[in-house]
Amino acid sequence: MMRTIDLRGRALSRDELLKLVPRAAVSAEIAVERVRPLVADVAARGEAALRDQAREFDRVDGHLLRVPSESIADALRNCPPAVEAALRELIERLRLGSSAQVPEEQVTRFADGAVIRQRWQPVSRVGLYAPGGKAAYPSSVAMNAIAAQTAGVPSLALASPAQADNAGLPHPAVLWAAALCGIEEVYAIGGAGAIAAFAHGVPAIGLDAVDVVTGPGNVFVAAAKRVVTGLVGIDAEAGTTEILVIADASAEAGFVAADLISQAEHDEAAASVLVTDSEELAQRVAAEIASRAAATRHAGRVAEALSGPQSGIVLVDDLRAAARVSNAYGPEHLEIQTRDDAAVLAEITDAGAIFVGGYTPVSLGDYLAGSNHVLPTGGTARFASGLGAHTFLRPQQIVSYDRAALRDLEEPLRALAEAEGLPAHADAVSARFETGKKSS
Ligand code: HSO
Ligand code: ZN
Repeated sequence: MMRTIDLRGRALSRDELLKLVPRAAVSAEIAVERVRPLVADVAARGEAALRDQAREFDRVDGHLLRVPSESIADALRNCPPAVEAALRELIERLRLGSSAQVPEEQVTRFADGAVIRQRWQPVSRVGLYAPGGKAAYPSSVAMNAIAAQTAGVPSLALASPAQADNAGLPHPAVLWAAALCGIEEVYAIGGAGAIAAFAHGVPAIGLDAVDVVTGPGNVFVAAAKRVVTGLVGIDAEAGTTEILVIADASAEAGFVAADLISQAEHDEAAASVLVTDSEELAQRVAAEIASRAAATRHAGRVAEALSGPQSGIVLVDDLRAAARVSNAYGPEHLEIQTRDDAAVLAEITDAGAIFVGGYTPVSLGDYLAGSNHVLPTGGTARFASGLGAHTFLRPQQIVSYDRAALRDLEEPLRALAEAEGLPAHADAVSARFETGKKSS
């Protein structure tokens, strides 16, 4: 089912490696032109535009755009108890895992009276988007919401499309997560319109503009986020999911196969890649996939994803070479299942999240590990991180010098200001030491 790419005995550059393991290219660029008028309409006409868009795209009319708090509480009453308990566990672990992403304040003292304080300031208000329909994942709502809450964001709003089959309310699973995360401000607004509403605000329904918009969505949601960027901050664009497993002969082939299949379940375009120095393991994994993939519920989707050009089994000379392949690819999820995982990990530089050892499958991270599952895809792990508390924090430097400390720097500062042809900069310092002024 999976193709084999044999790189043994070959020294390849990063670009050459990437051509051998191509990725699914999804671009929001074409959709941008389609959503631009939708965003502009919400900015201009507010609620009326949102209602027009709900009729056209969600086939819902006359519903409440602001979800009443009773509806959120009611939805939770219908949540299966085992699911509720699991979501509570997820949220608790995520709160703990996310708090490690809030840096400690630091003070740098250059001299007595010359101090910079480095603080991490949360943004004031965040808009979270959650898709409806099949992709209404309560886990993803929690991943976004808990990260923002842990950062200390004081105001949080959630939007998700009105569902015609849920009396114009968002998908029940989205409401479960909202209730359990303690999100009280929820809107039944979908797609590009929701992103526009967050960015511009909708006074008629009491929706204030936000500072940051996050959350997954289809290509139109991604495009709308591009359109409002600059007016607000956004998280990264969500691409199709990817898993890359580095394994050697010591790995359990059934575990590796199950993990490759698990992420392929998301999408026909999902990428599952095994990189190994053991031809024998590669054969065992291929055999395990052959028997497991057919038996899984989304067998068709899985087969398409695994047999696509974006997936494959890559044979390399040794685990150092495996790490090089992985770094070039920059996978959203990297698993390491080898005799010496720590040694492999030490070679890894580029990955969204790293899952170490045979008992740490990616699906654990998708739900309950306490790590965040919103991760960089499409090779963006080379320069971006996953979503976390830090997404909602801005480092701010608070600078405080006293008279003597400033005086010490008057001369070198004047030298720099003169060199840049900006003498008023130096004068602003000297003004403080002119005669007649308080002197030391
Ligand atoms: N693996 C997905 C997240 C997810 N899995 C949500 C299940 N539900 C992208 O990291
Ligand atoms: Zn998943």
